[in-house]
Amino acid sequence: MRALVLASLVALAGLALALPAVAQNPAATEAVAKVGDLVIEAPWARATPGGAKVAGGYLKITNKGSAPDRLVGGTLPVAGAVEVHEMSMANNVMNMRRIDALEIKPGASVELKPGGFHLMFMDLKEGLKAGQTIKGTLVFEKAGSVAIEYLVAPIGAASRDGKAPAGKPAHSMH
Ligand SMILES: [Cu+2]
Repeated sequence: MRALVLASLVALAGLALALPAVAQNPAATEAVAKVGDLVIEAPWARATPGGAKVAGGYLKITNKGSAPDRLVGGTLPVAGAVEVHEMSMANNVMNMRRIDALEIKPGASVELKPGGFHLMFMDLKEGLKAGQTIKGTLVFEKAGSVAIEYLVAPIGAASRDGKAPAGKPAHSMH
């Protein structure tokens, strides 16, 4: 009986998420958005230290369609602009630059995460506080605009559930 109930719950909750992923990261179930053939999972942002004017946003995009699409930007009410950034290591120095678009190939997933591709919230009008949720949008070249909700993780968090990176200093901004 118990197994049957559990199976029903899994069937209800598990449209796209496999059970192991849910077990590892319960927060992931709270935020899945879809637009066209794209699935956006687990958007999160980092809380900002006092007075900071920029913050990083992270999420995973999967393209279930048969044609590529490109993330070109987004909106966030508390930010003057949302840019797509790429971070890379050159000569032991982390650099980041704005890119016009981030391609998501058909059948592929792209993860925006600390140390790699990310969204950059520019000209913040107010700070982001850990535990907050913030509504915004993403804009794709073909699929168009989609509403998403970011969970704000603590300052310097390395992931949506707020865990710090092992043995590495956190980059407070990105
Ligand atoms: Cu950046």
